[in-house]
Amino acid sequence: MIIKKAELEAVTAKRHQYPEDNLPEIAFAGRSNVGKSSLLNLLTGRKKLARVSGSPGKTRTINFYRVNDAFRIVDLPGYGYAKVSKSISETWGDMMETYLENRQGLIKVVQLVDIRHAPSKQDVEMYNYLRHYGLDGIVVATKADKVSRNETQKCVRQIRTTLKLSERDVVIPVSSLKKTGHERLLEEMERLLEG
Ligand SMILES: Nc1nc2c(ncn2[C@@H]2O[C@H](COP(=O)(O)OP(=O)(O)O)[C@@H](O)[C@H]2O)c(=O)[nH]1
Ligand SMILES: [Mg+2]
Repeated sequence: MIIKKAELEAVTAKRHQYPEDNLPEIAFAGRSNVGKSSLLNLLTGRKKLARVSGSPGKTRTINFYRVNDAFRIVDLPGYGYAKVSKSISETWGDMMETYLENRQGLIKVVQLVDIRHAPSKQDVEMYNYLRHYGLDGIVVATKADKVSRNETQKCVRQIRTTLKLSERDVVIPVSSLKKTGHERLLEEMERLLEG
């Protein structure tokens, strides 16, 4: 799949402000700082489409990117940033639930985890949540440049075990820094969109 056009269509925490047509959507979830914005920029070939931040935890909205006028990539708010207050994390939960439960066009949520570490408790919770909604099955292991080729397989196995993935679930190591792995992810996305 070639992404020719990508534009930010909506930034919102409120359901009534979601884009209204029923374009298919593929959403991306992961803890703050996992590399979600960097990945979206790599996928779309637009360096500054999504804001990359050195300080985690800023995004408190759902960001809708319209791609090729054919589907959307949806940037879900990051979780797991230690400094958020209880009330903010409740808002996060409400936002996620509202989106995941009601969104007609949503076909899949790609779960991002940092390749270097075993998925955290919150990563596991998030993935189980996706499983509950039947939106699981694709995991991206980010920052693949941080581990050697040798270690990559070991890390992927650890991710598979910790998230209790099945054989047909895919784990795709990606480096936004080195620009590797994204083509395989785009292929998976294309497959999903073709249904
Ligand atoms: N080494 C490396 N660093 C990355 C990669 N992707 C993101 N980062 C860094 O991780 C930090 C968080 O990235 P960002 O894309 O804003 O993460 P987000 O909070 O999940 O959207 C930034 O400092 C990025 O430069 C990657 O593939 N490799
Ligand atoms: Mg981000």
